[in-house]
Amino acid sequence: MANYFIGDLQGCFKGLQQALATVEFNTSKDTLWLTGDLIARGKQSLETLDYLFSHQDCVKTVLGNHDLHFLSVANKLKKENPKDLLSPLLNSPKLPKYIDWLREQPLLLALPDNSGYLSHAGLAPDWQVEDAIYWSQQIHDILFSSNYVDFLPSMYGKKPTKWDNNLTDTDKFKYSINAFTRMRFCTQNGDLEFNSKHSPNELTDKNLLPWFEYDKKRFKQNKWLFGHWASLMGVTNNKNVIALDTGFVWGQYLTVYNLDKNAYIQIPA
Ligand SMILES: [Mn+2]
Repeated sequence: MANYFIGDLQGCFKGLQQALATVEFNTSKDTLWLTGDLIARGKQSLETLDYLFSHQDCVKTVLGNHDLHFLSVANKLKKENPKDLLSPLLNSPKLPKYIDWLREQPLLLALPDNSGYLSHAGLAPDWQVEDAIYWSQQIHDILFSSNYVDFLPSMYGKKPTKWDNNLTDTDKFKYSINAFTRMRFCTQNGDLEFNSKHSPNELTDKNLLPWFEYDKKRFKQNKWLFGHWASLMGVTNNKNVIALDTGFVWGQYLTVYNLDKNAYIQIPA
């Protein structure tokens, strides 16, 4: 009955297989939790979804920016980026069922022991956990609806960068998706910033801080597990803020976190 959390797979099916073999994952007893960005950039996005779809009873995942963008590409709203290596998946007869499975997945999951939450990027600067729960549900309802394709174009763009209860619904959705799936740094004032991808150690702009350094008391009672930010290499300097994307697709390693034992396992690429 173990719960294993794995960072961004990005189509690295061999890495996933290696990780599951290493922990002797039991599909009838254990649960695999994923930080999103299941596909794109790695060579085996189709094989990854084949596995996750056929084992969906023991798989829980949030959506990442690559997964959401894939919905746009699959619906021909955006052009395929050759770097994403998604052609086998896009040309597969299984595409419609994988689109539907992906859009059923949430942006936020509560941890099984109620110790906190999991999202792809993080918790928006001026939000409390309750706000994240509310907006993840709103977006989930839209993605799950039959006219979800109409919504997809509105999720692109960096603005608004700051939450405000007076924003239009469209802007609230865009901000929410950016916070859940794309955010890394924000300003001291709580504006989302999307230009920097490096680690906080390499930061030259003293006005920026990682989202999890903003209003840190939010993570005193709640753990936050996330992916998306490979250059952190798992370092947040906060035991309750757990970064699981350790750049497997870029030749680093896959991190497997055993929640029940609070133990980490590294699978080198
Ligand atoms: Mn990502």
